Amino acid sequence: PQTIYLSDYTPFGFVVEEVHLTFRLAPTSTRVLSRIKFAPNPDATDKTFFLHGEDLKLIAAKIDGKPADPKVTPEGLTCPVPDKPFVWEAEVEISPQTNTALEGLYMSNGMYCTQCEAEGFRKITYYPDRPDVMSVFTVRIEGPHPVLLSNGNPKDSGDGWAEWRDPWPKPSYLFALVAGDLVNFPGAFTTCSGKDVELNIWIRPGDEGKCAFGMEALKKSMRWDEEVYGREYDLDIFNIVAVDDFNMGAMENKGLNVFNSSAVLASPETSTDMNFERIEAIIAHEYFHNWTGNRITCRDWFQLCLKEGLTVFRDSQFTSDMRSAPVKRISDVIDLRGRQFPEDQGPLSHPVRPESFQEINNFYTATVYEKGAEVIGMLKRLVGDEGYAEALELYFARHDGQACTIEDWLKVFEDVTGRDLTQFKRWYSQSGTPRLKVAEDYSDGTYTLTFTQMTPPTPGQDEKLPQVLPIAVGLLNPNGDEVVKTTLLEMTEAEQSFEFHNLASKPVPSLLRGFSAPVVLDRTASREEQVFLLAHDTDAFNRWEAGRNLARNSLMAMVRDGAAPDQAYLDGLGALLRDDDLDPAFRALMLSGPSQSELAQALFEDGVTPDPDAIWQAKETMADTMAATFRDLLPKLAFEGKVTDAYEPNAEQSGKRALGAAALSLMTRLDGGEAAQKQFDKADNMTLQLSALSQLIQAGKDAEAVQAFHDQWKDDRLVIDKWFGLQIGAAQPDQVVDRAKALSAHPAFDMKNPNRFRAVFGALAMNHAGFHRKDGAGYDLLADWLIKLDAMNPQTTARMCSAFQTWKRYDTDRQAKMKAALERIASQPKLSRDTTEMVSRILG
Ligand code: B3K
Ligand code: ZN
Repeated sequence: PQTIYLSDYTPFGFVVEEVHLTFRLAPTSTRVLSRIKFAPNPDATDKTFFLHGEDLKLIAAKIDGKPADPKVTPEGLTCPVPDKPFVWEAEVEISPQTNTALEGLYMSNGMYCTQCEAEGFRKITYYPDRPDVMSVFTVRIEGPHPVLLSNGNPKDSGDGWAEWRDPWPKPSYLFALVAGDLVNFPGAFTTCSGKDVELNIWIRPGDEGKCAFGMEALKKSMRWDEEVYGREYDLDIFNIVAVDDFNMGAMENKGLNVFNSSAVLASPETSTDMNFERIEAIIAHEYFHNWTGNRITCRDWFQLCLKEGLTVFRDSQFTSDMRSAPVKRISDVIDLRGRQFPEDQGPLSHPVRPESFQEINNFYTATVYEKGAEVIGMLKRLVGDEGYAEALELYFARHDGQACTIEDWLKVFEDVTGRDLTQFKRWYSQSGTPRLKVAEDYSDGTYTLTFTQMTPPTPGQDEKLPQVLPIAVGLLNPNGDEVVKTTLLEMTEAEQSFEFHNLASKPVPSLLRGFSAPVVLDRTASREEQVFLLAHDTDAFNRWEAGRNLARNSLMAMVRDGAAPDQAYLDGLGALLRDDDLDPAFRALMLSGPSQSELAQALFEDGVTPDPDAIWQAKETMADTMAATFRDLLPKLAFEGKVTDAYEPNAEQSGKRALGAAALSLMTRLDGGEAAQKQFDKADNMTLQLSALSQLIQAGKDAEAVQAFHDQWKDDRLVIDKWFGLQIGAAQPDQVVDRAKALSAHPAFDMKNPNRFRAVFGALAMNHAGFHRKDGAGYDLLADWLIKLDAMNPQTTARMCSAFQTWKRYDTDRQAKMKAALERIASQPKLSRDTTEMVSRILG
């Protein structure tokens, strides 16, 4: 496969002034007619008229009304064209019904739907399918479906046809079309300047009861973007469509967002608190793209973080405002460490702005998204809230309607603040997680912190330069008083010292508050100090972090030396759990220790080969010990976790339920599942039902409950996805592979549906000890299915290959087995470009 480089960017030789598309829908023979006005691009030197096009049957092509003479290849076509503005017309035939890749125009349960980002539009018609080519679109859809939707505002419609016009110039990746037998859940919004906007969530009949929450989330997002970023919506209508077969969460097509039904449909009976929170965040994310992504888009796909990092940052600000800011920050850091750190510290490591790719879909990663958002968080911390607000104002004013780069983005910050961001820019070009070491010194009232930063080599980058690290620090007196409030230290050197004066005694430092930079803090703080911070830190994040460090260190000692669980940790945790003034959600987070995968990585970095079984055993022992230690406290926590009011998926109630679930999980270790069974039997919402089921599965008391759950929910796809996933995800390690095998043979298993495939095989890969079963059966099973899936859906296959990215952590025997599985995938004839690239990068 061909490698594309950032450094090779050249503008397209033509500008597109107008696009007219007509779709004559038919499952296996849809006709797409295009009429496109091109004009020579004065800014371009290369005047080759190349249009992307894949899997298209060209029926006819014309230039200015006369037959054209295109040369067609599997990637597209070239054609001689006049040296002045001209009209290109083409008619192509495509087959949505047989499109299982779910990219381009495809069908899902009888409905037509598109996914064009990143390069799917070229499967719809011949076009310069690159984000820097922007145009206005007029779309006519013909088909026997009651609902025919495209981007922009409705223009006209009649029996069996509809026309849409999008007045905002956009790149082809934001094009969308939906047609089907759908019904709408309506809503309305009046913008800050008084314009009325029609809102709709389009669904299959029967799902009307699952739209109210999404609609409210949409309205809240629209208001928030006006209030916080000054961004007003810019069309007469905003449509959201729920589709069952979708490769990711959702897509921000202009005025017509398409959502995986799991990312928009929700009801208390069928969705958990976590589902609701995720839906609220995704709706916000896609809506926020209207400005950060759509009005201002990316020049090329290397700039993906320009829209994704920023939009993730914006959606996390939104969630912090709607819910609890500390809880959101802690959850985001758990997620970053769980998904982005392994990526950045393994063979798939790449810069936030990658410099080359074979398949761009492989770079919609935690690094581009989540580290991209962290980089913006750091920028905001460095320039301050006002500097950030001014820079964003300038960004929107200066670049509206443009396709931009990271250089454009950083320039607005430089212009507004007068700062030189040359060194800061390394966050976009250097891959890998920086490691930060700390030394401290106290003498004559002066306390000195000396930091050393180092980023280990990553693929293609042996040498690293120092990065700008905003380090938020607070200092506490030994009596627990804060003597230095949160202060931002700006580290720019490889080694750098910072002094604090006039301190009566040696303080205890609270470092990297709020996780002010996405680094690994390499510090062996004493256990006493961590216990102290757990009890006294005023920074909620670092308080949680102290507990997490204690838990991790204790678990590591248990694995490494067979130590017993750390009593000081359990005492500190107990004190916290007893403190009713603390947010239940925060206490629930305190109870969740580091994941098995995180422990594996920590051990590996410590020079210990991680043994998945031993890690699992240590976590079990820790949980059993907690259950015994907190035996008397658990009923109180369970009581605090009870909600007596009618179900609401808000932060307050879900925090309580999270604490209740944490208590239940410890209780199950004492009562063998009695309380869990009771909760399961009475549950009137999915959060309680699912947490109970999860405990019953873990306790091995699940046979009846699993059946009952299935019978109750067999007609609800999204709930049955949970049913598939939980039986594997919550299973004892030795049962995981067998369950995944059995469930993949279940009549309701459908590998063409990405949600269902991920429910089974994502759960397999996520169950650490189960997936890493010593005999390699987990690896083999996953490889078998990835090979099968690749022939249908390369994107989802490639993404799931990352289950193998940590293979070099483990013992030589497991390594050999994982390598063999990867090589077996790689050796398949006709393997997709997506999967080929992923597997070869993982193998290194
Ligand atoms: N922009 C889309 C992701 C497209 C992924 C293409 N493989 C969703 C989002 O980030 O909002
Ligand atoms: Zn996005």
